[in-house]
Amino acid sequence: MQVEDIVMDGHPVPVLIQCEDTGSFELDEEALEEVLLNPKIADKYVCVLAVAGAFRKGKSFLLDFLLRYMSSQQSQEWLGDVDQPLQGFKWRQGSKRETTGVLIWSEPFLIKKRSGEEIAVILMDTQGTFDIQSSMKDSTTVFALTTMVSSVLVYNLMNNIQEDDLMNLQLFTSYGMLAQEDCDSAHPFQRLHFLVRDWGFPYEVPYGHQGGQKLLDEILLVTEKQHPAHQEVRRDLRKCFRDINCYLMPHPGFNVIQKADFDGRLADIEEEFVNHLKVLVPRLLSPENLVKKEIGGQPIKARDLLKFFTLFMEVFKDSDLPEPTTLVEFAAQASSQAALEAGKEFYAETMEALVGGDRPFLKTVQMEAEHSKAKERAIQTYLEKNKYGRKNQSVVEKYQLMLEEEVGKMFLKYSQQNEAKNVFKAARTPATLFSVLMFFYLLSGIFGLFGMYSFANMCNLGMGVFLIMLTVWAYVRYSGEYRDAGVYIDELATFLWENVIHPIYQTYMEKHLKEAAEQAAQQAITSSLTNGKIKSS
Ligand SMILES: Nc1nc2c(ncn2[C@@H]2O[C@H](COP(=O)(O)OP(=O)(O)OP(=O)(O)O)[C@@H](O)[C@H]2O)c(=O)[nH]1
Ligand SMILES: [Mg+2]
Repeated sequence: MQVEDIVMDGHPVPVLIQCEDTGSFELDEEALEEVLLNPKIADKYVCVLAVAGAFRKGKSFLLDFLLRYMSSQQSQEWLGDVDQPLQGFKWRQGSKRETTGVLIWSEPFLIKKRSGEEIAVILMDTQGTFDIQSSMKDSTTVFALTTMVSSVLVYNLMNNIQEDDLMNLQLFTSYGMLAQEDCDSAHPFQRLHFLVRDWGFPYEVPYGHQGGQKLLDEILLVTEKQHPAHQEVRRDLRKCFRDINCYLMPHPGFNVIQKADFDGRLADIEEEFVNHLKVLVPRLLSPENLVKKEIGGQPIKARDLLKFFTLFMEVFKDSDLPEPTTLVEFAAQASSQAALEAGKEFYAETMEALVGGDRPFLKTVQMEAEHSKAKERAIQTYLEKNKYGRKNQSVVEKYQLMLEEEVGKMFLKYSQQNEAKNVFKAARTPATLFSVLMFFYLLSGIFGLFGMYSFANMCNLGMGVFLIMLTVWAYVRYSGEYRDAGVYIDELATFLWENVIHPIYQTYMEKHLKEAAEQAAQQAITSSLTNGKIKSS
């Protein structure tokens, strides 16, 4: 059977860019917005899979196979034709670094979990650590950002897992560790996946996932004999990540590293490597292994991830590495932001069920009562979900105020939506115009009866004006044209209603209701008196 080339949509989008003059990293918020606010995914939970590690170790190369798998819609034949060059995130031969900053793929992939829920998968390529051009701060910024925003962190290593690899990881994840201090139970990060390329000792531990797990268990084992610092690294990593996996990959063959015109085609790669790709790639991306990005124990949506990126970069924008206190505050801010979104969502869901969409009109007083209840519970939700924030009261309070403000704005929107459903309010303008028109008509008749024709004519003129207004209003409502004229007429009608018709109507009604009540009371007294007489006689 002829296997076809896999066609890929999209391109890599640089989101973290290093400024050539100052050397500092800048976030390209617009580019990030374009991907994360894409209506297809903005309100979906996200899984961010990032590959990070030392430079020139085949990170982008691997990511392109992940891309190919996603683009083929996880088909059995996802590897495509053996002569198809490998494309996607830019990778290349040679000793000089290729990837700089952080890039994400422009087309997010939507994957359906077994539960039916759809998750947006974002693939992320990163600048390698410790290349000769980068400072320690550069490597820390890129790696820390990657750790913070990803839910599956693939830590790409060569030959083996060494102590310094663990130490570096500990340094880069120290932000998460600091945040962890304020948290009761949850791990700050979700999944860490050690990926050992060119595993050197298959005769001791076999390639693949099981071999990887065996190696990992040995390496992460804490023993009394270890130096205290080494014990701590291991404990920290276990505390930091909810789950840790490992995969041992074979060497891809000498064509891959020595052939000058190697373009990534499968035909040039060792069969054993390709066979392991067939296991590793679907394993990393199978629906049950897609881990949602969480902040403070709360899964977050694509649009929240955008805010998280911005918040993080704010901490790093100074020339020195941030102080630990700043980091604790950052964690509190990030957690408060996620909890704020949860509170907003709770409020929106409650109000939507009450007055949203085609729900009927709700009495204004009742709506206000429901709003107060929903607002209180939204704040409760916010406080409950704000696990990391708890020790930083000022941040918690600041974000609570922001939530209250947002809720206030949403209430205004729901109120307008609800008022628009009030048929009586909608009928107010024609009713007012018609009443005034009838008033002029009656007045003109009376003046005509007494021969006061000039007054009668003036009333007829008024009647004509209001008749035209009524016709124009009806036309505007029907056609949707000249809406400004419609607004003026509505305003005039509201003015007449509030200042003339409603007061008259109220006095008249109140007077009559009072009279009717007095009459009823009188009748009741008389009848009880008569009944009393009958009884006593
Ligand atoms: N030894 C070895 N080389 C590999 C492997 N996979 C890819 N390569 C080669 O490694 C070289 C660099 O690949 P890239 O994907 O550009 O590496 P990178 O880690 O993204 O590099 P930077 O972006 O510079 O950090 C290429 O020549 C690849 O062919 C592997 O598993 N083992
Ligand atoms: Mg690269």
